[in-house]
Amino acid sequence: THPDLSGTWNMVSNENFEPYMQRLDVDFATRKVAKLLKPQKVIEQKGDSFTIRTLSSLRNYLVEFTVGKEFEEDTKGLDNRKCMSTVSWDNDRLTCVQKGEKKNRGWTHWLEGGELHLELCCEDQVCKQVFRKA
Ligand code: ECB
Repeated sequence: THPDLSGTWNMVSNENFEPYMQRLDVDFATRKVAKLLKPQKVIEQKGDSFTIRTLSSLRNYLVEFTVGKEFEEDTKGLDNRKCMSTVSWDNDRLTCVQKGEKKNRGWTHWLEGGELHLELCCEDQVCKQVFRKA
């Protein structure tokens, strides 16, 4: 049985977000504003079906998927690319591989000490975010 990531989570830390955005070719002005945000994650997990909302004052981002089923992801409002994404459980970690123009792109979520952790990677950059239950 896998961990339940469901809930509303508030960001408490965000390391290396700007270099990660730079790898995604996000423009300077957007990066300056985006790095000040403290987004909320709202996760609905029902078996292998997930809805993840990332909410902020600047933009919202929605992704829906089933574990193990590849889907076309449109990162609209983020870097505006299309990826072929697949999410899997790697033991207790929920891991997404985002195949597309950018190498080594993806993310991993896990629970640790009651907090929700997220690593986002693109090429050689890793952004580390931590969220606490709202
Ligand atoms: C939506 C809140 C952040 C808005 C930032 C606006 C512009 C920055 C543009 C690109 C930066 C790339 C990613 C933003 C970081 C977080 C948004 C969601 C990242 C993500 O893929 O989360 C996964 C895992 O929780 C679910 O989509």
